[in-house]
Amino acid sequence: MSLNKSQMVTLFTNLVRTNEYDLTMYGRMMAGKLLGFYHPGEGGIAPGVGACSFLNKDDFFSPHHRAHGMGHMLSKGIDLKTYLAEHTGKQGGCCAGRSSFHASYPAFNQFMYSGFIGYNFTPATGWGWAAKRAGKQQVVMMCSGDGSYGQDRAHEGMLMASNWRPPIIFWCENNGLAIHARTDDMHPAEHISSLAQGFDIPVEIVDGQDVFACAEAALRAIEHCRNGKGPFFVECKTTRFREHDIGTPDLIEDKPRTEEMINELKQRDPMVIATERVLAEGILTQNEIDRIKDAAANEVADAWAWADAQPKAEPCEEALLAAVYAP
Ligand SMILES: Cc1ncc(C[n+]2csc(CCOP(=O)(O)OP(=O)(O)O)c2C)c(N)n1
Repeated sequence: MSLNKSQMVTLFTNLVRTNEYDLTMYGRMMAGKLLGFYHPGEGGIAPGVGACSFLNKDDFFSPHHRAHGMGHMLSKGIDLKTYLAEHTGKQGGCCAGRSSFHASYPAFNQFMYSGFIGYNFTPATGWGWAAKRAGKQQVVMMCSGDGSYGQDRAHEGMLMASNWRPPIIFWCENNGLAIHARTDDMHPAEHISSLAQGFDIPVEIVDGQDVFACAEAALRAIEHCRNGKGPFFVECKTTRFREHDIGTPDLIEDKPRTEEMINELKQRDPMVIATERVLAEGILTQNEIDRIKDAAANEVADAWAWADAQPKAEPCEEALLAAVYAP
C-alpha cells in the first residue's frame, strides 16, 4: 500500500507538530511549569503519528504514554489546547483539569488513558467487540509499549481478541527499553509480536523510525480490520533519545546510557528520515518545510497562551463528584 502525496504531507506535518509539542513540553517541565510527569518523545514519535493519522473520528484509540500520546492525539484531530490546559490543571482542560496527562476525549472515542501500563488491552478488546456486535465499521487502535507485554491483561486481551475476532489493532511501540530494563532481557523471543502469533493474530513488523512505513502498516491493518478479518498486530521497532521520564536517571539496568549510545541511536532520527524522503521525492520543497515548521511553532505558542490564560481547577466535592459515574 503506497502513500499518495497528500497523505505524505499530512504525515510529515503531524510529525513536525508532534515534535514541536514534545520539545516545548520538555522545556516547560524543566522550567517547573508542568504538573506531574513528562515522558519525552524525541526519537520515538513516528509510530503514534503513523498509527493515528488516517483513523476515522469515530474509530476508538488508546494512545501510548510516550510524549504523552500527543502524536496519536493530534494526528486523530484533537485540538491540543484543551489537552495542554488539562496538563496544567486548568478548568478549560478536557477533563476540567482533574487528570494531568490521563485525559479522555469521548468525542474522539478515546477513553480512560491510565498510568497503569497495559491497562488498555481488555477494555479496548471490548470496544472492538461492541463495534462488531453493533455491525459498525469502527476499528480500535490500541497502542502500548513493549513494557506492557509482560502484563496479564495483555495476554487476556489478545486471547479474547483471538476468540471473538473484533476489529482491534495491537500497536506495539517497541523501543527496546522499559524504564531501565532491556526488552530482550524480559522477552526471550526476538520480536514481541511472536506473542501474538501464539494467539493466531496476524503480525507485521515495521521500521518505527520511518513515519511513512508506520502509516502504510497502519493502513494495511485498518483495512484488514474494516474488512471483518479480526485482530491484527503491528510491532514498530523504535527508540528514545532521552531518559524514560524527566527526573529519572537514564540507565540501562544499573549503568548510564553513554553519549556514544545516544549518538548511535540518533543516526536514525525520525525527523531527519522523513525530511530527507519528502525532499528527495519532491513531495515538499525546503520553503514548504519551513512554512510547516513555522505554522507548528505558532500553533504550539497559541495553544500554550490559551491554556495559560485558563483559570485553575479548584478541587471541591462538587467538582469531584461531577466526574463520578454511577449507574
Ligand atoms: C502496572 C504498572 N506497572 C509498572 C508501572 C511503572 N512503569 C511506568 S512506565 C514503565 C515502562 C514502560 O515501558 P514501555 O511500555 O516499553 O514504554 P516506554 O516507556 O519504553 O515508551 C513502567 C514499568 C506502571 N506504570 N504500571
